[in-house]
Amino acid sequence: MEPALPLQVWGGVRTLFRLPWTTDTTGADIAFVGIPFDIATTGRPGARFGPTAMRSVSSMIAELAHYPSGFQIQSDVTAVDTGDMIVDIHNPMTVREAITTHLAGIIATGAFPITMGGDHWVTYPVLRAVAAEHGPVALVHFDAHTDTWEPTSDDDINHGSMFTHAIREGLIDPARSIQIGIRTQNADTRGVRILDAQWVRTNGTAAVVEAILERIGDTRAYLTFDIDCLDPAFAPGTGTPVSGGLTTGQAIDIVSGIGRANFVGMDLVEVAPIYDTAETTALAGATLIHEFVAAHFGRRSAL
Ligand SMILES: [Mn+2]
Repeated sequence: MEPALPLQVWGGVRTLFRLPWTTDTTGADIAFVGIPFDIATTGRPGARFGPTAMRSVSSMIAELAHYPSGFQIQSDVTAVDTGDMIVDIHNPMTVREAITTHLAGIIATGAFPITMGGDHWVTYPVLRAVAAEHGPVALVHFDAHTDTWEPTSDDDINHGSMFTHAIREGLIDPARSIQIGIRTQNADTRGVRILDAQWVRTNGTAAVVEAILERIGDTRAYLTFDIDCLDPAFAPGTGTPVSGGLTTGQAIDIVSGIGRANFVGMDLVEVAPIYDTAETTALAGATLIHEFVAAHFGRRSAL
């Protein structure tokens, strides 16, 4: 028998986790989609390159099964990489509707949407598609920033105000929502519970998991992870870094600990590889996506 050709983790076409690349999500359990849009950034741009960076580094993650569960993303679940959707940055006022329409098409096929940003504003039009299907969701929001500052207009394209829009539109239920890792000042929490970065350090990740699960209960939930929730030591490649954040290990413990909840979608945003070193940030981002999938779909299939 001929020996199998060795898998070159450094070579070949870099889809996310070496998954099949197709825009047809019919029959898929999970559809990954990149949204390479970053003009809502208030600080350093560059998150449009985030999906590409996470795909590239994810080939190393895909070489082995998930640790410690043994979950195999390529065979234990049907997942596809749909590539990067088209965003017409030269006509930015078209982008919000384009993202919502694109995600609605994916959700209509029954696939669980996992979006790679792009800056964090892309979560807002994604939530419009998610809420149209599921009603107001409990937002589980990892970030250094609340992103609930006051909008400057009804249509502002700003990665610091979109969750105010989402609350006012009824896309998310603030009474069931929670933010983790916050360390920037915003007088108005909009009714969302905050476990700031200091709370995480003081109480530990097991208490964070317990608090999140208590807050969201059985409500349909959406997980949004801004990579700047992590400390710049662990995620330097991002647009608006803030010192004093979580470690990658803390984030893995929390995301894997809450994965069994009733989530209906997830995104990971704000990876900007231009400012990254040694692919640290992209690796953290792709790893957190992998951890979520293993926790959510691995445990479900084991039941
Ligand atoms: Mn942020």
